[in-house]
Amino acid sequence: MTSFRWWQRGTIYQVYPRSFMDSNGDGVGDLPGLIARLDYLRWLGIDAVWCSPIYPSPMKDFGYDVSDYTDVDPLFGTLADFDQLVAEAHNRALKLVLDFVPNHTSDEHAWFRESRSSRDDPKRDWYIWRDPAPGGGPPNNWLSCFGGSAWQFDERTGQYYYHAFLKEQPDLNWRSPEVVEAMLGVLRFWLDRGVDGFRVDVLWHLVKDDQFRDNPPNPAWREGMDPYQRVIPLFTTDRPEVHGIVRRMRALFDEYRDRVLIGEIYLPVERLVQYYGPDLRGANLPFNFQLISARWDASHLERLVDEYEAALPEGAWPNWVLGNHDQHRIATRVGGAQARVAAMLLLTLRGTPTLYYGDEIGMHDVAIPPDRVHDPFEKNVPGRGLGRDPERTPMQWSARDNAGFTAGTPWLPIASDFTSANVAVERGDPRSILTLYHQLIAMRRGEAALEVGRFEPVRVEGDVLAYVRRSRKDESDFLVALNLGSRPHALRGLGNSSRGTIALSTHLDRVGETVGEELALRADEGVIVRLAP
Ligand code: ISL
Repeated sequence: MTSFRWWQRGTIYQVYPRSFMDSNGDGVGDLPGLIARLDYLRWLGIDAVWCSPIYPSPMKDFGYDVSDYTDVDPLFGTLADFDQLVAEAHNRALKLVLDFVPNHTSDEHAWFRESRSSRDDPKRDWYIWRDPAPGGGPPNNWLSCFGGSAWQFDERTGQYYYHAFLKEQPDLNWRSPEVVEAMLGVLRFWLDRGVDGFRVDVLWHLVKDDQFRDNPPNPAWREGMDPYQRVIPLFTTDRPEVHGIVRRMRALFDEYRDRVLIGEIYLPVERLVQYYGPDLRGANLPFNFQLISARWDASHLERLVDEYEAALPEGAWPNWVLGNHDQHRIATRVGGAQARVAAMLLLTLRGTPTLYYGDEIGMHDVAIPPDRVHDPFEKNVPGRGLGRDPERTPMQWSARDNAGFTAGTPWLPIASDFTSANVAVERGDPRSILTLYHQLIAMRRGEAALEVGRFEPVRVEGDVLAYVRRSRKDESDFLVALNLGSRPHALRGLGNSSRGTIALSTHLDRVGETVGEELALRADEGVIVRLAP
């Protein structure tokens, strides 16, 4: 048991710092605010906080456009606040994971200012510059994830630079050894300050084709779809050379004790698992986003779990993510009743769970009036539901003004149901989704089978997904049965795989109820059964 690392046993909680807690009334969350809420996170029972970017930034992409990698944006606080955050987190046995944004800088970063100053500048090749196509226009058909061409013409030097995201986010050239060294230096800076690991932004984007070949058209693309998907990003993402870079990052992490390297990677499972690296010398946790795109259907989920388990290389540790700051919230995707079932799924699957702030209180997407849209994705490609503001609204702490998030005007609107859906109210409610999360996390921590045990699919019966988590030793084993449908269903004939007592229900009742050969599930109910020895 002791051979498992904290990032294998523990639960990761993502904080989007702009929206977590504002301490100074400017309407934007900050580091002192986060520090003030660490006791809540400790109570919740999570093990690690992953904090989205806090670095100086013009905030064109809300911190994912970094203009200085080794400082804190004044909006969020100071380096001294950051050091205090590390200390206060560690005092509470919480790990702190930062966001590393290596694919691109802000166009206001000193490196890019230099690079764009002249074709002969020593930092010219720190970014990706190309001549116009022979007849004029962009060098090839590469597209930006946020709409339009990925190439931006720069008048001064008569060349285009590549940006996978906004034109204010020029891509670094990771084929330059100097870039690699500079960026590893950035990681060292924070690791030396006590950071317990990094979530690496768009890890699969880092290297682009050295021949700049056109991406092939996507035959599945239809009018009205995300314009980025018009072509298949064959030559712009997931290039074989990226793995050498992941390996370099990991080697650096391994110079320190017990740090975690998490990769943000949106790829089909067989490509995703390559990021564990040969001999597992790559990312510790290539984020597994399958639950985010999944159809909420028992047989579909069963297949997806099976495929993932089967694809994992020997010794690779699995992980599951239910939501993040780029995706519609789980409660909006599957509805409030199923959000509880989703919580039970996330916290009972084999592998490290990552949860997104506010999902534990059942936060849903908030409709953003046109005049309050902030997200550049929504501004560039409006009206298609691609904007990310709805899932980034302020955390709901209490029924007080602005949900206790700020004494000023919040940067995004607050959900209208905040007077009932908030931490203060739900902590006192024995049937709330927050209570469910609290109990799920506590139960997982206390039970070897749930934390690190084997996963055995049982079978799908109608809308019910069921599996057993088995410990290696003589600790308890558990049956997890999740009714993904809105009709009651009785599972029968599981034999010894259902005999036991109910340890937890998503409805937060029935605890201690005896289960024999039949397990009756109500609509939208998930249960965990402690199996009889
Ligand atoms: O936009 C997408 C595809 O069209 C997404 O899959 C995108 O690649 C993914 O959301 C990447 O997200 C990360 O990098 C972005 C930033 O805006 C996001 O917030 C961040 O999570 C650029 O840094």
